[in-house]
Amino acid sequence: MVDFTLTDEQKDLRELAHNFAEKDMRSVAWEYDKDGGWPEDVIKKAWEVGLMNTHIPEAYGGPGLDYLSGCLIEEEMGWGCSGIGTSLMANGLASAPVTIGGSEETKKKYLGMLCEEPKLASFGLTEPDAGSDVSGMKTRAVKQGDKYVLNGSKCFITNGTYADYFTVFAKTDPEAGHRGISAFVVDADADGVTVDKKEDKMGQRASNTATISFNDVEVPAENLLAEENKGFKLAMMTLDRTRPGVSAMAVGIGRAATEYATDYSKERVQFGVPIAMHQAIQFMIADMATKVEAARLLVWSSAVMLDQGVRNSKVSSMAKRFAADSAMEITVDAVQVYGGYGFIKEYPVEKLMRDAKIMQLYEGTSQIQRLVIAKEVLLPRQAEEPTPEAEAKAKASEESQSEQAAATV
Ligand code: COS
Repeated sequence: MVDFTLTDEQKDLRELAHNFAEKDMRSVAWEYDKDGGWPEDVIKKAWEVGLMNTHIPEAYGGPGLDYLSGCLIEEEMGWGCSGIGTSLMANGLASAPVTIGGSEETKKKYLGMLCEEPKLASFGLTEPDAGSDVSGMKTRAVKQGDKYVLNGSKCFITNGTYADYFTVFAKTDPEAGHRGISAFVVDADADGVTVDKKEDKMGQRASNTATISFNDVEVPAENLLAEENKGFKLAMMTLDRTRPGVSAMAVGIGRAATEYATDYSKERVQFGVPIAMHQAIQFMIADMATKVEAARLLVWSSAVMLDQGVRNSKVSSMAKRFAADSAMEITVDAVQVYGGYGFIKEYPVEKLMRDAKIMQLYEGTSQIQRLVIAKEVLLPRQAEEPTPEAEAKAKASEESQSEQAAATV
């Protein structure tokens, strides 16, 4: 049976996130957009009310929320302000490789850190010459005794200027292509880590985006995530888990634009009637609303698969591709519904149109999503080992069974 009913807890979370988005994000979103400032106060408040680090397991101090609940929150963040939302959610991207591949000690230290205080972490995969082509990265990690020495540069790093640590991907075997990449946790205050540049962006201007350089940075060997040379797979597994949330944020942008355009179409009078009376506008609004609903279904489906312990690469990329492209199309149409006013900063939809553009670019362009989808359709990869989520579920059920057995005895 397919059941889209949310639990009471999920409804409460969504309400909490919506109220936060309305009161704490929308009230300042356009100011931060104008000056590209850093929304530190909003981030602190979001951390305090429990809207950050939602997937960090309870064992390390987080709420251990399911992926669907995370998506409900992220849709509201996108509705409130996707720029601030991106900064709020970046810890999820940076901490996923730690959750999947970190040792017990590493998880306690680096996941725990994010839950104890409103600290930030950044994900360092992209390089100036290696965006979509992850295997083309040049950052190098060389093992020397009980440490690795890192050299290289990472760009487009969300929250890079303010991060307390980075999860960094680097070549450990430069001849081995994607099989020669490893992942590390690097403390931001380690010698040789520098923040080179904060980008001045078209949209999502409240999120910080920086270039980070690593010059002879010494990283303790225990900060290696997963096994050496397994970093590419770790990056892909991370993106499978974060693309549903990013896609949910795109749904939030599209929903906001649809609502603004709908309200405006009822107020704006042309040819003697509100423009909502004209079929040309009605059809645009019908398509906008349909895209929001369809994108949300893909998002939920990609998240529920993860919650059920099923590999979701194809559906995750479908959700990202469709939700991002839809957000772009919807916001362009929202500007069209507003007519000339839509092009003016005084009205809300031009920000949404600029914000939507990055959804088709970050966490894999729409073209990369199509590559993943096509590969999964044409050459479906067999489900390999169980997902980490399935393993965790199996372990929890084993533990509860043995507890029950002990109680019976
Ligand atoms: N989960 C686990 N393993 C995966 C995986 C996934 N989702 N996707 C791929 N792999 C594994 C494959 O099984 C294969 O393993 P083997 O080495 O054992 O053969 C390996 O990774 C290579 O996979 P594949 O051949 O599919 O990789 P390609 O080089 O053809 O394609 C793309 C890789 C282009 C899809 C990848 O580089 C990518 O996603 N790029 C975009 C990166 C991105 O999103 N950047 C944005 C920055 S993050 S903000």
